[in-house]
Order: sequence, then structure tokens, then C-alpha cells
Amino acid sequence: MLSDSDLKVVVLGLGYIGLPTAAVIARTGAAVLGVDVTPAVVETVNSGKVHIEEVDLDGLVSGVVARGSLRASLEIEPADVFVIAVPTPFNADHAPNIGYVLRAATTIATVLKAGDTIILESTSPVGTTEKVRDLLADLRPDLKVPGRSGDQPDIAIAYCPERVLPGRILVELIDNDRVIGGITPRCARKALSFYRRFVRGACVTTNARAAEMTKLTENAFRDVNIAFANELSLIADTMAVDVWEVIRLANRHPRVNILSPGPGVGGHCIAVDPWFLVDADPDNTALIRTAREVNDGKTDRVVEKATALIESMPGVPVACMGLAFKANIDDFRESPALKIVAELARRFGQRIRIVEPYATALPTAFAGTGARLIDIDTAIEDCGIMIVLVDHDLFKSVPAEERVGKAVLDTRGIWGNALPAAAPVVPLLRAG
Ligand code: SAJ
Repeated sequence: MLSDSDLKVVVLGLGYIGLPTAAVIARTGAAVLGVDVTPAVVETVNSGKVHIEEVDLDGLVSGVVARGSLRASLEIEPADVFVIAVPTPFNADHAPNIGYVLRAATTIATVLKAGDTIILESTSPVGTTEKVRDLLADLRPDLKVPGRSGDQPDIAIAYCPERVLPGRILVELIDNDRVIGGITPRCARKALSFYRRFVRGACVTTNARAAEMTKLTENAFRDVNIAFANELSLIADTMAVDVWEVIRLANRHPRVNILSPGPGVGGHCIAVDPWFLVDADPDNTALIRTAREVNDGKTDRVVEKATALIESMPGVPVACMGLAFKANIDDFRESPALKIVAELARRFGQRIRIVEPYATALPTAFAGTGARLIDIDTAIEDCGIMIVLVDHDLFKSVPAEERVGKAVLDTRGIWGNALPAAAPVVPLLRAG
């Protein structure tokens, strides 16, 4: 095995996963080149800065860039290990788009040599790693690729999904177990020796197809379970029961662990990945598809409920609490909160005020609507209606006394039970 300082690694894609991964590998002493198609990203990283917010990432990147272990470039260079961490979005019909992965493989083919290892980390439909293998075989007929001839292959190809949680990426990159799926067992072993350099969690080997499906399964599992909680919130509303109370009580059963209802599911992972399974096998994915529909439908229900509340109190200013896709992060991608508030801003214009401690300006979705960003104190003073869409710690810290007399629609259950028994009766609407 190459010593850490001799190992050359190229990470393709310097996004939410690629940049932290490149920095963590660089910290081991390997020479890491991050390749990205966006010049601004390359410039930012080369100046030791970061273009994404993630806990402790700025310090790590500035350190490894200053030491010379991490560089960024628009151009690929030869290396020993290539890690692909590019996006895999889906098209309008929910079919996955692996174009970026295949483009990354095409780029790698230009510098590939015998002895190299290629690892795909992007969330991908089952069979993508084999497609990468087939593409490399076509582009580089001089190299023996794994699984395509009886001879000892010249290169190793494996799939190893990232499974880190935004906000905890640097911790989870090291501590989480990794599933490493090789095109052949030998490929898996080569990739395993790479991950052992920086992963403290267990590294478990399997084949590429199983590893690809494992990643999709993890996020579909979570989506289905959140959908169950969201469906319960609708039923509880019909029954005039507090869903948070029911979940708390049900979860006292030793084998029940219900997740939390909310305004829908956001982010780039859980709301996307289940569709990869549905697309691959539409006949056998009724549950997974329905979960997606329940979670998306919940967002529409919150819009309708908020609209009814706002219309019932003409002229009263409305505080929409949060735009992020989940608590305590500045990530607004695929955020149900943002979708809901943008629609309310279209409907109610300048009555809509937005409190988002992680935003310095409103996203473009609000241009021309008259909605504006305010701080939490102004919201408490000025707004008679409060709609909670994100469970930021800042919002949780607002005590019941400061909400007395306000109409609250709490989709996250952070305030639902906080009113003291003696509080005046106010229209308190539950999630649903
Ligand atoms: N949510 C709920 N109720 C819950 C839990 C979450 O409504 O009880 C919502 C959140 O508010 C958010 C969305 O679901 O809108 C997703 O948030 P999350 O924290 O569950 O997950 P992500 O998208 O930040 O990260 C997930 C993780 N996957 C799993 O937990 C199975 C992470 O480990 C993956 O690495 C990541 O997807 C990914 O990149 O695939």
C-alpha cells in the first residue's frame, strides 16, 4: 500500500459531499485534487475558503489548503484513487439523471492507468457502477476492466455511498459505517483499503448493486416512516387529537418509534432517492410511491390550512417561522417551508413577514411579493399570526408568555403543548 503522503486522490465534484470528503482525505496526508466544473468553486477552495456552510469545514479546508494537501482545479490529473461525488438529480418524470456521473467517468478515462481505483459515491440507481465500468471499457480498450474478462483486471471499480447528515458531515464521514460494493470482491477490497485510511466506523464489503440499493433503501425507509407520521397528523386533526401527544405516548411502547410530522420532506436526498426505486420497479413500489405522495401532499395541506387561518384574521400581520429544509441549517434546497411561504407570499403579499435566522436576504422566490425578512423580536411584537415551519432552536426558545394572544399554526410541534393551563383561549391550530 502507498504511504499516505504518496497517495494521490482526485475527488470529482466539490459540493456538499465532495468538498468535506476531499478535505478529510487531505488531512490524512494524501495529495488531493478536487475537480469541479465551476470556476468560482475552484477559486474559492484554492484560496482556502469554502462555498458551502458546514460545521468546522472552513477551518479544515483552510488548514489542508495551506499545507498544500488539497488543491482544486477545473482540469483532472492522474491519480491512484478517483472519487466521484457529483449530483444525480431526477428529470421531470422522476427518472434519475446519471449524466453527471457518466461525464465524470469520461473525464477520468483521459488519465486512467493500470493500478487505479475508481469509487462512485453519488446516490445512484442500481446498475450505475456497472454502466461506469462499461463506459470506461469502451473509452479505454487498452485496460482490462473488472468483470468483463477472466484475466486479472488492471483497475478496480466500486460503489460506496455517502450517508452523512448535513450539519454533522465531518463527524459522520469518520464515524459512520461504510458499505463498499465492488464490481468484484477484489475491487471491494481495494476500495476498502482506501476508506480504512480515514473511516473509524466499520467498513463492510458487498457487491456494487447491493451497495447501490442499500443507499436508496436507507432514504426510502426514512421517507416512508416520515410519511406515516405525516398521515397520523392528518388523522389526528380529523379526530381533534394532539398528534404530538399521541406519538409521545405510542413511542413509550418498546417496539414503536414514530418519527415527527412536519410540513413535508425537504433536502436533496430523502425526497429524491425513493423515486429511483419507483422508477426502476414501478409495479412493486406502491408503498414507497405513496409515501412520497403523502409527504408532498402534506406541504399542500399546510398551505391550505395557513390560508384559512390568515383569511380568518383580515389585516393581521403573519410571521412565517423558517425557510430551511430542517432545523439549524442554512440549506433551503427543496425546502417545504420555502415552498409554503413563497405560496403564502403570492397569496397575501406584504402581510407575510419571514423569520429565518440563517438568511441575510430573502431568496429570489420572494421578489416582488412584498414579503419581508424580520427578526424574531419584531415578529413577536408585530405579528398576530405565527406559522412555525422549521424547528430551529431559536424558535423553540420563545416561551409561552411571548406567544399569548397569537394564533399559531405549528407544523413542527415545538409550541403545541407549551401554553400554560391558565393562558387565554387562542385559536391554536395543530399540524395537518
Ligand atoms: N423530517 C421530518 N420528520 C422527521 C425527520 C425528518 O419531517 O422525523 C424532514 C426534515 O425536516 C427534512 C427531511 O425530512 O425536511 C430530511 O431531513 P433528515 O434530517 O431526515 O435527512 P437529510 O436529508 O438531511 O439527510 C438524509 C440522511 N439519511 C437518513 O437519515 C436515512 C443522511 O444520512 C443521508 O446521508 C442524506 O439523506 C443523503 O445524502 O442521502
